[in-house]
Amino acid sequence: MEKTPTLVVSSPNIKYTDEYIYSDYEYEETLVTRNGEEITARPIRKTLGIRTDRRVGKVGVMLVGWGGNNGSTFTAAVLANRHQLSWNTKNGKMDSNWWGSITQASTVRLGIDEKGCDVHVPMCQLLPMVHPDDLVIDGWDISPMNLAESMVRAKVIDYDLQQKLKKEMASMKPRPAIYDPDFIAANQADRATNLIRGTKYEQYLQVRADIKDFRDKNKLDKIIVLWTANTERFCEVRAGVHDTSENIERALRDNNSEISPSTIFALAAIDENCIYINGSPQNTLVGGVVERAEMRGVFVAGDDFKSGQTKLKSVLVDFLVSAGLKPVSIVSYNHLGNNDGKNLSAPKQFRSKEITKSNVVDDMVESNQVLYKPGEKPDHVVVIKYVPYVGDSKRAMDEYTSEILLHGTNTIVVHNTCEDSLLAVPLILDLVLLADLFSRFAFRETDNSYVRLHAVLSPLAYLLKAPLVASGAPVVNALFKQRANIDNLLRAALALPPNNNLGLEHKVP
Ligand code: NAI
Ligand code: DG6
Repeated sequence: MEKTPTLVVSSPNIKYTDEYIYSDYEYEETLVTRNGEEITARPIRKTLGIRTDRRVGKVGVMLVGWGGNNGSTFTAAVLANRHQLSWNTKNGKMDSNWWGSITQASTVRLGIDEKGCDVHVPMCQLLPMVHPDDLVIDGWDISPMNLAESMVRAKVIDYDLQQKLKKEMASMKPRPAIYDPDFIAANQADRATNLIRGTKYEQYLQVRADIKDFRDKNKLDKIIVLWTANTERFCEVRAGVHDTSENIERALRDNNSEISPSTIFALAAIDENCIYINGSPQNTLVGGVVERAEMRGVFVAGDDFKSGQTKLKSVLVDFLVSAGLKPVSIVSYNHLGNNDGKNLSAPKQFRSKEITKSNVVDDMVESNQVLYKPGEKPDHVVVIKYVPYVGDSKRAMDEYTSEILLHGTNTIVVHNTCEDSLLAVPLILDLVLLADLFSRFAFRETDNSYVRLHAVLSPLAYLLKAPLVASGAPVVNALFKQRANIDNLLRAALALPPNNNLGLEHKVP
């Protein structure tokens, strides 16, 4: 892919130096107060300085679960794009692309031209971002297969492209990983032969050593560790174990059975100053892990990639509720036949996924007190079945029933073929690139010193089913609100106002 030039903003509110972009930004909100029946809305405004570090540096990604369908497909996609590969299929010659990635394949409305027409630019052109071709990839897996073998096992990449990638991917071998049969399904045991042995603390030390090794060998400036390994059962969050950084450290050293492999990876990553992203549903990022991240000045994000069925749900329910229609029943069935589906066929692992898939409409429902009484929610059921034959080609069938005018009903039925890894991999790329960019942002009010974003990177919510937010902050699931949040954050860093969609140029004579 051609490397895109970075955009330049011309404004008295922006200053470019070799190292930073400084933006003077007017943040505007509306403060609402209630006094009995009376509601008062008051515009408020805050002047902020936003600083973006322009030094992208050399960035590495370490995938936990590198040899899985997502891990091998991500690696194949990076290499295919880097080498600009083309391959033959029964439908003709295909070229590499990054479709499905908002940073690479979507645009942001920048403004209007002299004729008042909208001008859009690729998101990756707004601010300095890592180019996907420049990512260095490494990772861990409990399965010993090299990445070429994993790609074949996954059955995701077209055969001809596999042939072109095989040689390079055969040289990539996942590092041994942490296996605890208490956390993933028993049906995964036969692939678990590439293991870090020892106590939980020894495993943590080994993961840290792996990260150091990767950093040193590749002379990396930054490493992002991302969990795309099997879904674990939730750990039982216990006071005195998971609640503080100090307690979790003690529990780790005591080999406490409720410290999950993913939590060990997260702690090791944070202690190595690496951003940690959880692409699966389990509760890796317990209070003590978040506290550790805050103390170390490191970022974390999660949980669970939002790729197909849930992405559509977070659009559809937002549309229904904002149209004044009342969803009363949402039934989401899906079946898939990849190893993720096999793992999720076990009750405890299914339960983790059921939780992240079920809480995704709450904010939309709560936003409309005309339709819903306090605490009222639609019936919402999630079913997942393992059907090996369909492989990675997940089928999702949803029924949305809404009450409409004078208590009539409207039922929408959707059949969605969610090509699991081909939808998830662009999200992995965006999570890495945007997490890196957000880690280079800093904010200040008046002359105070700059502070970075909160350790929990909630602006990544667009990409995640159950967005983790700072304690006490509201969770936003509605997809276009999440997208507007990213766009407007990038615009703010460029001293540009949020897109307001007023278009008054065309409406006022
Ligand atoms: P997969 O089963 O093909 O890959 C997971 C890999 O993790 C396997 O190679 C397995 O050997 C490895 N693994 C298991 N435990 C490990 C550990 N403790 N350390 C290191 N490696 C370990 O699954 P897939 O399809 O790649 O999905 C990965 C994860 O992403 C799953 O948890 C899935 O629920 C989640 N996810 C996937 C989405 C998608 O659309 N593909 C969307 C949302 C989440
Ligand atoms: C079955 O639901 C398997 C899951 O891992 C999903 O494929 C994954 O979570 C994506 O879910 P969604 O709802 O975003 O399509």
